[in-house]
Amino acid sequence: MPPTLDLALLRDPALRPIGEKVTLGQRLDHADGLALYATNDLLGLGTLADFANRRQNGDRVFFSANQHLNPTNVCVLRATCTFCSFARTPKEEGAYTRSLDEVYAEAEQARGAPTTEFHIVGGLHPKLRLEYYTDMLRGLKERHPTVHIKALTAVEIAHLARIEKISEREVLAALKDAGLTSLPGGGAEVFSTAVRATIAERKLTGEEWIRVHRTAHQLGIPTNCTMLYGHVETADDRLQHLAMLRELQDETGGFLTYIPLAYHPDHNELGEELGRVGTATSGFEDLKNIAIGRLFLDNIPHVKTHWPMVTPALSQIALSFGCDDVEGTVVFERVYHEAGASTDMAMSYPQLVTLIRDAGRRPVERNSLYEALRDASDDAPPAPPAPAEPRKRSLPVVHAA
Ligand code: V47
Repeated sequence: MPPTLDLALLRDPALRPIGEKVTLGQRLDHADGLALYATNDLLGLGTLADFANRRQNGDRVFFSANQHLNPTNVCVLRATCTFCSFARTPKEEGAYTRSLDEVYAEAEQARGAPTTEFHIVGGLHPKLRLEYYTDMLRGLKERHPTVHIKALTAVEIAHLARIEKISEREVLAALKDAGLTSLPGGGAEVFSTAVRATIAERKLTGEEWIRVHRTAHQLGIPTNCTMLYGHVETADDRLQHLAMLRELQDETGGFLTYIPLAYHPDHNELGEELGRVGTATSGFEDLKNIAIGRLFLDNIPHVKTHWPMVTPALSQIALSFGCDDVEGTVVFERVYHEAGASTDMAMSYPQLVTLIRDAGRRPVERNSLYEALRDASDDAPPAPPAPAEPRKRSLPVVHAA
């Protein structure tokens, strides 16, 4: 049965005309977006986004069995991307660069596991050449032929093009030839020039990020997109960012999913400058950004919640706020954990299924291309944790009076 929208549920009168547009399937404009960001009627906003999502995706929620690999944390932008806690200079404590054999050894965890995707991102290493990555992709494909590879952000693609003195198109074509399936959505941050000047001064511009994704789409490489919120950006900046994503999607149709990323302020310069260490975004902000992403990006099929960043509990609630895609098993998340995330670094397949099913939705495993692999609705629940050593309880001694 198609979902219905009861406009009487919207407590904030400013949401009603937007609700009418959403019901009619009309595109929201900048002023609508500002009204959505300004509202405190979170449940009204969620009602709108849930309606828009159910109309597109029904009660299905996608998840994937994936494994994150981060071949290096050495990054030439270490000093200027002040929001990042992951990057290191080559000589800094904790800096690492994996050999291909080390990458393959880590990827061995996929053997015997249900893994269908390697998600590979890292720093902009000053010396690693394109060949390191094409060899890595070929080596991984040889060892795990059925696993899709989602690898390298637009920023890494542009960096490799610069190092090799070739075009971004040539870098993408070489990676595709070596086995690349899709690009992750990282590195977008917020496209506004003023915001970038403050948090990511030397990173490629918003227009350049869009250009790399456009080129990927033209080559038949689908991509994801993100927005990093909760630092110095305004609602206006966020909406301009979303408008640029929507415009490219109108042109190419190459985006698969949108992932709003919540800024984590620990162990990075920006967090200290803002006096925010230990204070990540609020649940209210996280749900708002999920819902507005779903409503504004009417042409992007999926909206994903990254549970390591906002917690599994909030990700579960996000499924009623417009979200139909949950980040996968992950094994193991590093970018947010360097920035203070206190969630687990991986989630088991049965736990993911349970998270979705307990929210009243239908868990469907997908691959990197969003093709449904299996409906997990009837899977057995996760095995209970092994019983802890029985603790000796000493009962209080009651003395007779
Ligand atoms: O680009 C870095 C962000 C991104 C911090 O495509 C931070 O499926 C918060 O893009 N606080 C990388 N965020 C992660 C990413 C991603 C994650 C999951 C799925 C997909 C996908 C993509 O992480 C970076 C940056 O925007 N980031 N540092 C921080 N301190």
